Amino acid sequence: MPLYLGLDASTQSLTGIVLEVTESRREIVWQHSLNFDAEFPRYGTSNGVLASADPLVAVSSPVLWAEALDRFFALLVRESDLELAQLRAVSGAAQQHGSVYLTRGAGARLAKLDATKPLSAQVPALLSRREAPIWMDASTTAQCAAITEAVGGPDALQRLTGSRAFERFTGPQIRKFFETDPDGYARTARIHVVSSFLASLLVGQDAPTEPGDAAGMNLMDIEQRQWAQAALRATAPDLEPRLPRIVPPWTTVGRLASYWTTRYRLPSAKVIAWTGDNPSSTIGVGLVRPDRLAISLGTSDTVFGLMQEPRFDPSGAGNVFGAPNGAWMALVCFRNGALARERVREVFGLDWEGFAQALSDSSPGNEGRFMLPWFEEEITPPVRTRGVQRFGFDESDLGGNVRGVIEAQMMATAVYTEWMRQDVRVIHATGGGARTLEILRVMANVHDADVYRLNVTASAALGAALRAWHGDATGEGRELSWEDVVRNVAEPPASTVVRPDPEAVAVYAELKRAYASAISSFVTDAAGKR
Ligand code: XUL
Repeated sequence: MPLYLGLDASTQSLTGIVLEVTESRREIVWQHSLNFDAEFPRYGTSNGVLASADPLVAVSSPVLWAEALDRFFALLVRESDLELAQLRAVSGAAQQHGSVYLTRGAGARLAKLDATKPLSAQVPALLSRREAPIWMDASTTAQCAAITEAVGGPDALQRLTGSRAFERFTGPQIRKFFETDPDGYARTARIHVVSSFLASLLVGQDAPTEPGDAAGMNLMDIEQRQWAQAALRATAPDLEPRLPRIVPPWTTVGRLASYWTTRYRLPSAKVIAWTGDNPSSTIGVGLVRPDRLAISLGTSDTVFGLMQEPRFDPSGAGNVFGAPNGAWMALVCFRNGALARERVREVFGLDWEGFAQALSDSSPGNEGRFMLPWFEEEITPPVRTRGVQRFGFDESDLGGNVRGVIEAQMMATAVYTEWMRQDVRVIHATGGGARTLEILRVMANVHDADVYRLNVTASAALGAALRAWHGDATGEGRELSWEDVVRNVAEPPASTVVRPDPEAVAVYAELKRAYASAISSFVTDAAGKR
């Protein structure tokens, strides 16, 4: 039976899922995850990040990622018991925005990877920069300002590339590299995002990128899905020849190179363009229609949705990326997610059951009281000074605080995603916070939508396996709709539905207005001022 492999190189680990597909069935037949810190201690990473003297700098090692890829395939062959001759296609996802710098001659070296030597011994010679800046890096504020100004202001940059300038985005990182190490930049022949770098290792040549991950660079014209000349000029000289091509997301970018077919006796399976972890997750959580949203309640809370046309967040905090289906997706990220929920839970000495009980003991709307839960500086809306604001109650009020934090978070996910939505009636909820039913009740009532809970844990890897299948079919001229791709494997079970209660919906319609007007005096403008 045909097998499809999906990989996800996230910040902390490499995860792979093998999917078996038949006419009537699609099933995850093998899954494995390699944690970078635990499995590759010689790199000295902490949560996947290398130590750095500057707290704003966050870098990782492309050699580590390559070694993880090697180890993953070794384990797959040794431990999976699968008939790997049936492996038809591989695709992948990776943490977004990170960049890998290849030196002149790296293309020729990639074509001649030696199957008798591990990748970790061969990748260092490909690099013009030993370390890769990743999305947690916040050291490029000056470059963001310079790029924004050169392109004509924050709105112009947002309309051109789908996002304002963000420190973690690749363009500002490239500009910083050019400014601080011009010789290194001159030696660089190719700048990959993490996803196209790993795809290049698989196909043994420079792989292209696609509009999902390219949009995380502040360099791509979001409407045309081509490099945006004004953004390239604002970033660094002679940049375009250093960037990979942008191809449609279902493109076959090559086949497993002889390194893989010789070293692991794998078939020369197709490699479908890799993308970013967020675009990949849209498929992995079954989000294939624009009238739905996915909300992930994790370390940070994220909301994403598909769009038929690119639309832009007036607050400037949201991002527009290309979507795996060839259209667009919106992503909004809230920094005060699990952390804020846990702070409140811990202050009152509650476990999650006690937290849920406190929620159900208090009433929707919190009797008109509400909280702005900025335990940390916030991304959405942009708030640069942390500080929790309570309206109508104090720190000692258990019900007020528990309900206050959840209602504030859910109102934020509604108010700050209004710009992206087309009358959303269904939400796919995922992440640790989605395990608490009472939280999903608040979500359903604030959004006036049916909420379904997903059981998927590795949604980016699952999305990659499904994209491998879709890319294989498309490449052979077989039509496969996205609804078909996710059916019975990435869809939330119908039994998990939480429906909105009309009375509570009316209460929140009122409270959302009070919340939005209270917030306006705390939000920072694009120049960082209140
Ligand atoms: C998205 C972002 C993160 C990374 C994490 O803009 O920065 O979600 O993709 O892997």
